[in-house]
Amino acid sequence: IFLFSMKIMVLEKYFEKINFTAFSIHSPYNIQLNVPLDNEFKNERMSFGGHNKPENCIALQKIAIVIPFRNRESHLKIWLHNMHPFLQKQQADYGIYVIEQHGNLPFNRAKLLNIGYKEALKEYDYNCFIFSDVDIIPMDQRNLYRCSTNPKHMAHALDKFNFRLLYATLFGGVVAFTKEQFLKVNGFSNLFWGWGGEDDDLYKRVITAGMQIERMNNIISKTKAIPHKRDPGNEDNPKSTGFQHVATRNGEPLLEKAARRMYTDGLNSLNYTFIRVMKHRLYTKVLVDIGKPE
Ligand code: BGN
Repeated sequence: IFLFSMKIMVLEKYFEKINFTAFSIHSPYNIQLNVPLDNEFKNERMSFGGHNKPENCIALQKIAIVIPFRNRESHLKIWLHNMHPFLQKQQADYGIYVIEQHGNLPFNRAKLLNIGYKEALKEYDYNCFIFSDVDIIPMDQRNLYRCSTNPKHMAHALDKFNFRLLYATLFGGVVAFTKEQFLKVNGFSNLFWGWGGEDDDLYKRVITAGMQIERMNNIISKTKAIPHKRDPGNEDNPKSTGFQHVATRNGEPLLEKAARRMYTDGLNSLNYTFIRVMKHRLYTKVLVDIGKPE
């Protein structure tokens, strides 16, 4: 038994070695947080607007990464600096869309993400959408930024929560939907202004549409959330009884009626004014006027 277990140990060591040397995709990922302001990731093949596709193959998925945005230039720099090499090592065919909310009204993350979906489709035949906050960066190169057979939650093992899932139905930070999956839930609700709840609403839509959510294991999914204070203009949603911060409309808590509202509030009721699109080297920024809370 002793000799046998010694053999197993030697074999394990051997496999560990192969894993970490032969396939660079298995190596743990070092996130750089100190990015000089003028440092831009250089890849001559990359096209303007933050698009890239693999050189020697045709990727199955065409991925639009959509980031809701306002006043977070320093985070965006870090995100881009780390994520372009990350996505390119994963042989992704992708484009980066930063959707910026014009003005000082409360932030509406979910509506910006719906807009990103529509604006990205005007440019390319995307079939996978990864909706990501600007301050969340995966720590393991094996965390494939791809869509799956069900909507995928990709920010469940955050360093700031000790890499643990906060609650079973958490669906915030980063989620991945195929085009079909996103259409099936009619996108996000447009009615959540200020911080919180819009991701819980999306979770309810997914379940109501008869889908499940998927999560990869906690090790592969380890993720860094860049620490920061809450932004001005992103205060909690109006408070109502029972919950700490749940958006209400005419006194009615939105989250409770998520399932009933989903087919009338979302992509099919989306209304905004396009201001301009700016093609930067590492991303496409779309500035929009999203109106005001009803
Ligand atoms: C929850 C928020 C989510 C947020 C997570 C993690 C709400 C609705 C009231 C229950 N939900 O409390 O939006 O992603 O915390 O921070 O605010």
